[in-house]
Amino acid sequence: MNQHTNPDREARNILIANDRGGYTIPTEGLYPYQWNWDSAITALGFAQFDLDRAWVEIETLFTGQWDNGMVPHILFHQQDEGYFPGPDVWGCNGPIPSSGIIQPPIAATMTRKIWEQDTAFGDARMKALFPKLRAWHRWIMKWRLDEFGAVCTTHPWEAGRDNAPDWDNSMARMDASDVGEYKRRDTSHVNSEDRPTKFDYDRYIRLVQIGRKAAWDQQKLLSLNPFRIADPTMTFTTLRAARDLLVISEQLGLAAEGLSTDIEKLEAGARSLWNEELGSFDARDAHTGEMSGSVSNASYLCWYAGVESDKMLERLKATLETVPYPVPSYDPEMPKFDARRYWRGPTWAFMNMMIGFGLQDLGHTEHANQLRKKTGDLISGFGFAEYFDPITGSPAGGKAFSWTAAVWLHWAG
Ligand code: 2M8
Repeated sequence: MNQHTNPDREARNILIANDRGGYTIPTEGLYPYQWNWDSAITALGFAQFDLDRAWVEIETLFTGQWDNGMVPHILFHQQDEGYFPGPDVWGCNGPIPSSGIIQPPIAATMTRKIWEQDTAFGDARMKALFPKLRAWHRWIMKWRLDEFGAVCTTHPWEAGRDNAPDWDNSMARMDASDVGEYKRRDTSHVNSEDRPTKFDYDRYIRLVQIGRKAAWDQQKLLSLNPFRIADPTMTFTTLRAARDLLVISEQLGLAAEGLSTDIEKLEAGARSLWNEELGSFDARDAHTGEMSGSVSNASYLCWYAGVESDKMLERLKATLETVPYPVPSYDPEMPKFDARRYWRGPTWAFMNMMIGFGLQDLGHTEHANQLRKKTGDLISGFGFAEYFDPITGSPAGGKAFSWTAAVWLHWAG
């Protein structure tokens, strides 16, 4: 452990160094573009010392919004050979070169927090952004719901938890034998033992090829895409976004037709992800109906979505007591747990913050504080890494990472 003597300054400097003029990259080298949910978290960090810059981060993200309302998961503002797959592989036609999938829609929620902080200019900027946030939400409600009202991810990158064990069975059923040759770049920046495997990457790229061939036509992809999983990340974040959009619309006197109905649908969808046998919120393959049997850190986003669960609270208590650096992205008691390999075990500070927001909102203040303190100790002790080993705390992945810096500034520090 290496105590960081002035983490506030370090965190601010990371955001400033990763700023590319209107948008922030997650980390130098590994991720040289604007990522959707990274930006929403990063904006909260900027809000602690530069409110205008916080708004700009979100406003830039929405300059990449497609005509149909979709907000891509990556905006390729300029070409960079250090990342694969780049814009030429995705083949999209939005206003800014981009990927063809989304990420968990947390922008509405984080923008609400910035708006509440900005008493001087917040209303005007929120009024300008609201129709865009609303249009993205409409797109998700139109294309991503399953028959129960849960929200589906159509690519492992869409839920943001790339190689989570949640997808293993669905990925194993996929044929990627004709993916062709390609060259990964991620493993030239960080340790390949900590990254998704080739088996997974072949399928990530195959899914991009399928989407591109369908010209990202969502109607066609409903039947063509072999990967469609109702998942706690997408479902809980969309439900929370709908609640926040409703509050914003009420306070600013903006039209909100449909949002209350959306909330009802999404609440039913969220409840449908409860796996009684497992005793946790879980993912469900929308093609087969099979539950994945995974307790992940996304399972604990229930409170973030305003969904109460005594059983999840019991589970969280046990995790806080037994795992040295919680919340692990996969339950250490389960056989597939891997303390280093990306979304199959490690702890992610920004997920902790979102879990903490939910706990706090639903009155579980003691647990929220405990989690905040543990996350703060993790960052001040081990630095601003992309993610951490939940057993030893050791840092992994990219260094000087924007969302870890933002979590420190907004919540954990
Ligand atoms: C990771 O995902 C990207 C693809 O989107 C990758 O591995 O290439 C995930 O951790 C994702 O959640 C995150 O937004 C992104 C950038 O930090 O990296």
